[in-house]
Amino acid sequence: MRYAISLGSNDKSGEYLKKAIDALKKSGEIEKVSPVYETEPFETPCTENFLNACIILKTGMRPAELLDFTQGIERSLGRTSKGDKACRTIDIDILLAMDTIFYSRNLRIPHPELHRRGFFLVPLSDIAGGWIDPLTGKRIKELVEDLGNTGGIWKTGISLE
Ligand code: PH2
Ligand code: MG
Ligand code: MG
Repeated sequence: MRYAISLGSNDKSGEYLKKAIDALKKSGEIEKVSPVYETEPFETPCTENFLNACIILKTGMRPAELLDFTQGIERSLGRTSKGDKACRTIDIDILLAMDTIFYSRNLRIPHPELHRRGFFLVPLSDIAGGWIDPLTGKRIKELVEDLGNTGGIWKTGISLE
């Protein structure tokens, strides 16, 4: 299965994004890594800018297994108070699993906010602009065009590869 995954951090060095990618490599193959963007906080009480990036991961893990795995990585990288929207060292969110629609108590794929969040869609469009969101039937690059004002999103020079 191929997954599109978002990485977010309020640490501006990019070190936590790199550590998260190294840890995710243990679950399969990282096929693509987007540029890193600095983004303004969007619908969150955290007032610091974020770094955001996306990757494509190829793995045999099923959605629930992958969620367990990513939550373990978040804990090991010092993420506290899981599930709230405070500033954080690392947030790993599963955005898409090809054309699969998956609903459980603690995981929904596609991510329910995918179509609204520039900090998801702009980096994802760089590596998977042609992927189709199975809920709207639209390509990622079309969802980017449809975005309203989601705050500032700037490409940084940080490389994760
Ligand atoms: N994550 C959120 C809420 N708001 N804003 C930005 N810019 N980047 C994020 O990663 C982010 C956010 C919830 O996880
Ligand atoms: Mg999140
Ligand atoms: Mg999260």
